[in-house]
Amino acid sequence: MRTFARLVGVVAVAAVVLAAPLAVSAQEVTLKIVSAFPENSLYAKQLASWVQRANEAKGPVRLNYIGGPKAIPTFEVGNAVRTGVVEMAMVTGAFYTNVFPESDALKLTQIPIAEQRKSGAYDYIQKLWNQKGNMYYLARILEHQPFHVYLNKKIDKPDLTGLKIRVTPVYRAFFTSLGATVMQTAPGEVYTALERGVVDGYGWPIGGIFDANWHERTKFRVDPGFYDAEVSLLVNLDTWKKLSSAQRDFLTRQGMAWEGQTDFWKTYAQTETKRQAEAGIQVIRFEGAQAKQYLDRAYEAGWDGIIKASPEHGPKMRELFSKR
Ligand code: 173
Repeated sequence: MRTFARLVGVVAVAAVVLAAPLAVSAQEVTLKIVSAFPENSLYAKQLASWVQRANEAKGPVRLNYIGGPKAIPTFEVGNAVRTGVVEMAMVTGAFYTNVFPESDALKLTQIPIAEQRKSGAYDYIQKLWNQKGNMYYLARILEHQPFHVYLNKKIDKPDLTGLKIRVTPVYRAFFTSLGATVMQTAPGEVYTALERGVVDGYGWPIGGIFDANWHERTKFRVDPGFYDAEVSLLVNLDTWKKLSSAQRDFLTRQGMAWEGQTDFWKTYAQTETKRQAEAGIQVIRFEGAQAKQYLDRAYEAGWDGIIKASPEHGPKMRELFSKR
């Protein structure tokens, strides 16, 4: 009996000793994260700082920032998150319509993310991203950034006939409805397309055209801006489910800390508008009824595109994302 008790004791001690390193590694996990935007973009620079801050907090999750599209090409990032090639990404919906087409609808939100979280919109997004993308939607880190069309040829009415414009899925339906010929490129290829004269212009938010010197190749910006640019943090859903509640809480807190700073982009829109003027970029401004028509058409074309691709979820998203 005594010998048996001792044996049990030895086994128990051995089990504790052997299990100890495993227990430690389960408490701390390292997740790889990539940016779908080039490393010289402000978005990616902010990601690098966010990763650094999160790691300095010494929580139960460590983040390993792998880099930008050189690691995973822009339009492959969604699939990389879906399959778990990387555990996390900073990406926009337009870059992973190849995973599920509803991803591109986030550009059409007319209510801020803080309100989406209360209104049921976020819950709808979360469920859809889980089901269709095998993704956990952690946080939206970009909003308050309308898109614009930037041009090298002058137009005097909302008509892009005869112009070749660089797009992503964000702009495709709208620009096509205005008569443009469109060509899709990742952000990393915009400068070369402009330099070679392959395109007469491009779509992009109000901020960021200086990050890769596109301003050198840009003569006009068309106002008003339309939609609201979205960039978000995604986590592979299998990874998310395997995390402990402490690890999830930590990631959630880090994500919310960044999401809580989206008012920054309002100021950034102002400084970038000024900077464009100083760089000599002229504004082609539609006003009054023409501006209203232009914006109505943007949303009509945008929602038409989404609803055609997803008759099931498009209409519901429209209801949840539109201003009441
Ligand atoms: O590449 C793009 O023009 C694009 O779709 C996008 C989306 C969000 C932010 C910036 C650009």
